[in-house]
Amino acid sequence: MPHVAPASSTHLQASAVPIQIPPLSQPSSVQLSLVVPTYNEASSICSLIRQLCAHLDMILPGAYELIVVDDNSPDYTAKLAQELQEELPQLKVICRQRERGLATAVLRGWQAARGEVLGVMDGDLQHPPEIILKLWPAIQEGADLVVGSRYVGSGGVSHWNLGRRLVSRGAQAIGLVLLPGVFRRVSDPLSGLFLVRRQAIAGIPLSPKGYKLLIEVLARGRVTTIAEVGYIFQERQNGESKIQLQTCLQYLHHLIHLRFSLGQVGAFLRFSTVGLSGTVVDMVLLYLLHDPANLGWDLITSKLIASEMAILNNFLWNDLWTFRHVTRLQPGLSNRLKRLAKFNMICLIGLFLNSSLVILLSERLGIHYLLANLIAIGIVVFWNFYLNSKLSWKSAEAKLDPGGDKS
Ligand SMILES: Nc1nc2c(ncn2[C@@H]2O[C@H](COP(=O)(O)OP(=O)(O)OP(=O)(O)O)[C@@H](O)[C@H]2O)c(=O)[nH]1
Ligand SMILES: [Mg+2]
Repeated sequence: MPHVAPASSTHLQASAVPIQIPPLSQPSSVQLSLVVPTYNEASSICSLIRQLCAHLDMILPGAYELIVVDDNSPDYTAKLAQELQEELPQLKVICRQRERGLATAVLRGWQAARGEVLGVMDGDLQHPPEIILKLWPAIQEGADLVVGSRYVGSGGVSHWNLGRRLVSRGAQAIGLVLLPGVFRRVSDPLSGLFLVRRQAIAGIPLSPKGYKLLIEVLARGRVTTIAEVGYIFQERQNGESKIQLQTCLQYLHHLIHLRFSLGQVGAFLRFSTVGLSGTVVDMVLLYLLHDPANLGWDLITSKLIASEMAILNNFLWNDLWTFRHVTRLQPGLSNRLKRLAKFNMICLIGLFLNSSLVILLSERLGIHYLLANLIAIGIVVFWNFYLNSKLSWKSAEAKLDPGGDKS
């Protein structure tokens, strides 16, 4: 058999990660672009493509594309898929020559996609092709992301032995410990079957390592509404699994990388910088209002006005900068006013806490009042940051169908 020629890939990025999915430059008639990553799936690829097209022709006639992304498989998977292209114009085949890896293959496919909704399904028929008939309606109902899950409703795994079940659950447990905010969002965060709206990930740098693209999408995407649909993960009928020890190590690497890049360290540093700017506002205003050389107002009135202006200053900067990753999910004036009310309340409690700590540390423990003030400020900054990130700038999440598909 002749060697498969690389599919046109001139507009794709080089192998450097992170990878970004572009927004659509012009309106497209393609609603769904479903990517099928393959490596040595010659025995199943044609059957899968035909089944998928038959189902999609029923629900999205003329409005979908299938994109097979193959990594130059020695069993000529890409060639077999390409042979179907004449008969199925909605089929694209991309053959990567120098890259390997499931998640990056999917991203390459999405980069070339024209659909408003992007999806992924395995090429070995372990994801039953007919499940697309249940995934698509969930998107139509408004979900940003719909996940095929082995752990909701009618979902399950077919004949996994105890070892495989333990490995899968163990991997999920490690994820829950390292990234609880990501792993708790869905019942099956390690699923390789999902659809996501392009707008939820367009322009966001994604750096998956290995297999698990969904956790990257959950962690970094603008995903607010999630639906889950149960499915049975089928036994592999042909071909071989590509999971190796290296895949497990890549998974751990991915989790640790996400843990650090999603950490609150950056937000805390921004919060502290904003806090410093607020101190300057407070001091300058107090001087202008209270000093006899200026307005000469009484101390309490001057201090109250100065503090409130500092709180407003801090709120605006935190809303526009420190927590911008949250505020962009909650636009509108009424949301902003709610955040302001919570922030104000937390800062006032912080002020009370600050004063109480200074009195406690200096008068009861005999610490110099300036040092006591410094310690109190340090403690209250953490307190303020923690409460504000949990209450004022809490990321809103709504599940479209928390129980999943019960059919
Ligand atoms: N393009 C590309 N596809 C890959 C690569 N590794 C795996 N795939 C495809 O990704 C899908 C899932 O890979 P599998 O090895 O079947 O992983 P799995 O289904 O979790 O594990 P098994 O149950 O053991 O099959 C299949 O369609 C593979 O052909 C890769 O390096 N490049
Ligand atoms: Mg498989």
